[in-house]
Amino acid sequence: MINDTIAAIATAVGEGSVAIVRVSGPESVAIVESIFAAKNKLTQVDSHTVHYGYIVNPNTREKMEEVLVTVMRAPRSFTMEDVVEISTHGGVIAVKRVMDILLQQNVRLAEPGEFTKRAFLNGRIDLSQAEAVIDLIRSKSERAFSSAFKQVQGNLSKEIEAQRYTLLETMAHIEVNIDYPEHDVESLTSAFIREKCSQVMESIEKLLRTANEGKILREGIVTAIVGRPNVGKSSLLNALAKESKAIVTDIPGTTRDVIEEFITINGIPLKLLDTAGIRETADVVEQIGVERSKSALEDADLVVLVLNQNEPLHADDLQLMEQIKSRQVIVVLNKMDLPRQLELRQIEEMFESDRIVKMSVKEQEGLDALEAAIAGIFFSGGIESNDLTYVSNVRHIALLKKAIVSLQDAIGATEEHIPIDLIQIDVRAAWEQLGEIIGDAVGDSLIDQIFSQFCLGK
Ligand SMILES: Nc1nc2c(ncn2[C@@H]2O[C@H](COP(=O)(O)OP(=O)(O)OP(=O)(O)O)[C@@H](O)[C@H]2O)c(=O)[nH]1
Ligand SMILES: [Mg+2]
Repeated sequence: MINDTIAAIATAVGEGSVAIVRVSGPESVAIVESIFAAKNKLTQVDSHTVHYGYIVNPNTREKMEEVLVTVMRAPRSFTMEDVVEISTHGGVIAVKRVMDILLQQNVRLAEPGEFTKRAFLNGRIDLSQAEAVIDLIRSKSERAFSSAFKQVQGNLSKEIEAQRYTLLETMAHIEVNIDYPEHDVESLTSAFIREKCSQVMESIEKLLRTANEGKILREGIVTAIVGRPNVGKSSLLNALAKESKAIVTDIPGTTRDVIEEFITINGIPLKLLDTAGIRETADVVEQIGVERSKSALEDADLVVLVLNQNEPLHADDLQLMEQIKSRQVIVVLNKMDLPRQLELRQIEEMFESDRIVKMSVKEQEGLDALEAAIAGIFFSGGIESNDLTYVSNVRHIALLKKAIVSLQDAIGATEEHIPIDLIQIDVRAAWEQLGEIIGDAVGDSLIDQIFSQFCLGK
């Protein structure tokens, strides 16, 4: 049972026109009433109404801040408790004044994510929906947002519930067979279990196929721009970012650090990394830069190798090409405005033609082709329809994989004529693993860990 009242600043800290302090819990209306001076008594107003007045010091009745107070009574609120939202002037001081007074009453400062946690514990949303709230807040592209938005609406939960229902049916069927063995022929039950488990497995596999795209939607495609010094890597980053973020000069070895920029291409989020040109160097600072380039290269989902086609292939180029050839690669042949000195044959042997893009970053030529090539790799059609349910959360992915193993075990067991009550154990395991996704029977420590990732006031 939750019986304390919590409060937190719900808006981002900084200058803005308004800021909101959110209060939730059984005493929230009465407590805010005790520090509020207005025409109406909050304890008597209708739910979902807004009231103008002042937050006052309850002892001296001194006016502290001019506010609008919104009352949302249980259960029609985000947390399903009585919620009061106090809109103050923006900036840091106004909200702090209101919070200070609140915390002198019988109110506790909320932990990060505690409002959402209450929404979960009170049954308004399930765990997968709650987790999607974080994704919603953190999303950096339209697509990531709409994917998270659908999950908050219960899209994934419904899919999981449906599969769990099928498993529950199967378990009931087996149970009857265990209790009244004379009513059934064992082979019939085995066939039934196999069919149902395969059906559920297929649906889970379909969900897992979206996992890669889901991860990309959430975190962005980590894209490392690599190549020898002076080929135009920083120029390319700037062109894609449409701002001059990285320093560009004609001096080889200009970039020393890894420079990050978040962009979207056709709604696909990309985390671009501009790196130091890779070469042997005696310069200590540049050496560190080259090391960083190499580790960025290791971690990237996509490698954009930039070559200067105004120069013949260099041994360093060949070495890089060899190193990345089994990865997702796009080769940019830059400086097309200058005469070609580069022999294409070796590159064409190593990389598919749709992975080779001719560009002149200086003349802003070929950017569209590069964007199309990137989009082509990660979204192999179909995504426009936007009706897929994406799984992007690592916890969910791990549980789905576990459930598949349990179902495989169950199916395998039916084929080996293992006693039916033992098969029941695997089916139940799959049912429980799916249940953990939506928060059925998960432990307190897991719940605490999940909600601690939230920001304060959410
Ligand atoms: N002609 C021509 N010059 C270009 C093009 N793209 C970049 N450059 C020039 O090439 C030089 C190097 O560009 P950068 O973007 O700094 O190259 P980089 O690969 O980041 O170099 P490092 O940071 O030293 O590794 C600059 O003088 C750019 O103006 C192009 O398409 N055509
Ligand atoms: Mg550079």
